[in-house]
Amino acid sequence: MTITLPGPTLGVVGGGQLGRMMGEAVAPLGVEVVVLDPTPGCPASPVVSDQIVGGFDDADAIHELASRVDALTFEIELADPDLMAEAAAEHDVPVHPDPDTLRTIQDKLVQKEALVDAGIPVPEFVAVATAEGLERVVEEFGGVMLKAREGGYDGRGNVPVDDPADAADALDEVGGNAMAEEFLDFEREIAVMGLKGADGETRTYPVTETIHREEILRESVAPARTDDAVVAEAESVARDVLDVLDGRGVYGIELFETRDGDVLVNEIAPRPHNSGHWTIEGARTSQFENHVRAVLGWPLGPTDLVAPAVTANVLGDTEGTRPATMSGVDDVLAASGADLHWYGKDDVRPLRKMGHLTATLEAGGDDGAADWDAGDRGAADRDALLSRARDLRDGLTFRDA
Ligand code: AIR
Repeated sequence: MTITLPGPTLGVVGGGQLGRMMGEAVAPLGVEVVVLDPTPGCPASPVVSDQIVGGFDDADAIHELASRVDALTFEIELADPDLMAEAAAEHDVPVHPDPDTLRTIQDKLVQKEALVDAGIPVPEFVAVATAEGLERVVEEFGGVMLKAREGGYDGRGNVPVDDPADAADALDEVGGNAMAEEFLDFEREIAVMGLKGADGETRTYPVTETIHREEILRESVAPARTDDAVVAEAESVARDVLDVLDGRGVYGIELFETRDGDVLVNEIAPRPHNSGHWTIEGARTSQFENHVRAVLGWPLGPTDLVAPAVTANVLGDTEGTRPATMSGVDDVLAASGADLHWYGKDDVRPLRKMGHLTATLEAGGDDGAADWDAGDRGAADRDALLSRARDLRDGLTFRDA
């Protein structure tokens, strides 16, 4: 392939923070981005060339997008795989990852079955469709995570159930068609951002530790504070997962590290993922740039660590929905080695992802970073980095001053 600049135009279904960060990442490469999103002035719109306003199931809008771009991708699982495949074929543009992969991943039960078929370790799970069925499963497993089979993200659609008496309410909450997973008493959650490029090339980013509360990611620590054997196992499982998936791009692979040091797959996202936001500052090439490079069939950028990094998510801390104004920004801007990312959402809602900040351990910083050696897996530096990221993040608020 001979690449010339200015580069191609990429169409992205979805224009939230992930589309925004894709646009930010690839402007220097001369790639233009057009997004399709139902919200006029969506988060990506100020940083990309254009937005088509339309729903993810709007066939005309998806055809218009495909007619205007050289390649198609998506940044949200609510994208419609059939429409994308059809529009891409009609306008003769590639679409990555493969819409079939999206279809498999969209249904969490089908996703888990595909992993089992490939011999990849996952927690025990069963399909549940009735309250009686769920009661039996809760009794048998002694507590489960109930998950909507489709449509849930950022904690929506996941309900822990440990009392059979709560089965009916829980099933109502996730909308009926669900799966239940054994409640794992894990040591920690970790994630690997994996990359599939042209000619079957695969790469992985350093294993990341992810810290969740109420099913929502709060912080990510890279590299993960775990031992080398677990890191090796996580990388090996991630490579097995990549083999099962079709199509180029970045995949977020969420994992559990059990108390015995085993690694099980929790969930896969066929797109850049919140647990890889640290790669913007902490890796040689960000997940967003590499996703676009992969989708375009361009050479992939190196995924090596530049510096240990901790990302802390800024979530909506208001009681209800209201226009978003965030305060406490001055302290974050004044801090060295901390980078703020604002997602550009007009409204704040409780626990909505509004932005993030990443604290990196940089050589010559005032936090002992001069001693960091990329080969050192010692956790103390990352403990300090995590506290620093949390402190800075906790100073940000959407509540009235
Ligand atoms: N997203 C997609 N899947 C999971 C997440 N977090 C990102 C995408 C999407 C945006 O969240 O960037 O467009 C939607 O965010 P919200 O807050 O409007 O629901």
